[in-house]
Amino acid sequence: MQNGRVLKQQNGLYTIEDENGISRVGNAGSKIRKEGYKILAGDFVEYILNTDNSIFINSLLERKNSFIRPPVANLDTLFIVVATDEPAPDFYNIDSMLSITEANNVNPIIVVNKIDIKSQNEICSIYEKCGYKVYSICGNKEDGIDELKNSIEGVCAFAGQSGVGKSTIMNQLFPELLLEVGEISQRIQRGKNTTRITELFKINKDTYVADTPGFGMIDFINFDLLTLEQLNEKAFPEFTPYKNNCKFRNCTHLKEESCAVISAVRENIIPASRHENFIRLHDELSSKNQYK
Ligand SMILES: Nc1nc2c(ncn2[C@@H]2O[C@H](COP(=O)(O)OP(=O)(O)OP(=O)(O)O)[C@@H](O)[C@H]2O)c(=O)[nH]1
Ligand SMILES: [Zn+2]
Repeated sequence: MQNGRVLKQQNGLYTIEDENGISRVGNAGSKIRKEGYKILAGDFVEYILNTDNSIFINSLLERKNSFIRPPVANLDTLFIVVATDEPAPDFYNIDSMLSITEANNVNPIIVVNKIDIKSQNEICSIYEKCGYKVYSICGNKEDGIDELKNSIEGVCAFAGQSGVGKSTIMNQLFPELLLEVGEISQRIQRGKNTTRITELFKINKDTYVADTPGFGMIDFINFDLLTLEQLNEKAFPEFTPYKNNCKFRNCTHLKEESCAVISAVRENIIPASRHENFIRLHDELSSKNQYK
């Protein structure tokens, strides 16, 4: 029995890379299908190598996380792309994505794009204050691209609103993917119902990029990518140093007068938009729990 990483799944056939970097195609046993697990790009599997060099997947190994859009497992880094303008940043969307990464053990990196049309200072200051890594770039020039490229590690994906420049940046970072990225943009334009296959492209040893940008956040709440408990305990890490100083041990940090988190917001140590979006996510997740 051998272990390998799934790079692609298409029509029930899986492309698996072994520990020496050799890729082979094969299928999965009925046991896995009966268990109802969908094997995703990024999954680690245990398989048998047949004499004809094809493979037969026996079991799916434990994953650290899995996502729906794009369908990938064991994601290490999510690049959250934000434009300074065109489209204007949607801070609720950014904070939702950041919360999901925190809840699912993914390292988030914020990429502020289109710095040629508007200053990046407001966005950078909000997220640097919270301790996040932020890169400012101009996607259609080479400025800042090298520094961003050096931060890429493990299994990565790109996310962000439509039009922020995800495909443009991926083309700059991985010119060798140009063709594939181009094809995907066309597939996106053809409509939402077209089946998209997510494939992990190998950039170098241990570094892969999911070729489908998007990481749609629209219905993340329906998929349990973030629970109320995770929101309170793992998301918004910049609240953590203040939480112990709240007057009440069971402080919700939503509106209590004696809340140390809220004091830090008033003193402009914690950005106000972050606290507003914490409340909004809290409300959304609480109302979801009521109907469960
Ligand atoms: N001014 C300016 N325009 C940019 C920059 N980066 C990308 N664009 C333009 O923004 C538009 C959208 O870029 P895309 O790369 O298609 O954006 P996307 O995020 O992949 O969009 P979707 O495929 O809809 O999700 C294109 O017209 C790009 O040329 C930039 O740094 N500055
Ligand atoms: Zn509090």
